[in-house]
Amino acid sequence: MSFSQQQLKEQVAKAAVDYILPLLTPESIVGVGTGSTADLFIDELAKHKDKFKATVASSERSTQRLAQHGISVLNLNDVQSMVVYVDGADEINPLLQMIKGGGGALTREKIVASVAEQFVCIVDESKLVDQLGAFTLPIEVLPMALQSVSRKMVALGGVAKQREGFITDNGNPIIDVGGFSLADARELEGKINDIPGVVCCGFFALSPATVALVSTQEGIKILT
Ligand code: ABF
Repeated sequence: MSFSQQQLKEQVAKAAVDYILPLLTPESIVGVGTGSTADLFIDELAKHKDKFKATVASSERSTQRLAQHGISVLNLNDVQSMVVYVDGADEINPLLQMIKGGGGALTREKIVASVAEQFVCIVDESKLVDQLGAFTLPIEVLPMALQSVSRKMVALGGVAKQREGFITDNGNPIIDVGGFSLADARELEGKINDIPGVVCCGFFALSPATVALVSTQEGIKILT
């Protein structure tokens, strides 16, 4: 019998809580990601809500779920340090570089992750890739820059498409860009970051995860 993707996500969510528990003190702030795997992590974290002080969430969706569990959610501006950030990914490579943003929360995810001492990425094995790029790269842009950024992405060799009917928590549209396949996305991430009008791109390569917990049919694998 093999585990379903849902069961693999449940297992990695539980493994993430086991992984971070030794890091937590009653003063700790935990950064919380967004997505179906992060949702399951929130549900597991709720069983230990007496072991840390509060959380910072990377989306309205996660804020609501944390609040439903009675977990305190702070504004990032009121937080000076964060012991760990836990989040899923759309793709992760052996360098622990990721594509994120399929759920549209990439900008807040990158900001919250940047404050944390460690980024713990939690994925099922379908997200593990040799090269990033089969998943289209999400880019959040300011509305007035939709066309100008799209043209720049085409010039870089991509195929750009606005995500229909979608606006981020920050009030901006997203462009999904296909056509990139990269062993190491750092250079391209830097180039995209420099394009005027780009709020955030979904490559997390300049600052990859610290550790990845990967849920497989054979159990949880820890990649560092
Ligand atoms: C977030 O959730 C994202 O950046 C990524 O888009 C997504 C992964 O979703 P799921 O856990 O639902 O597969 O972390």
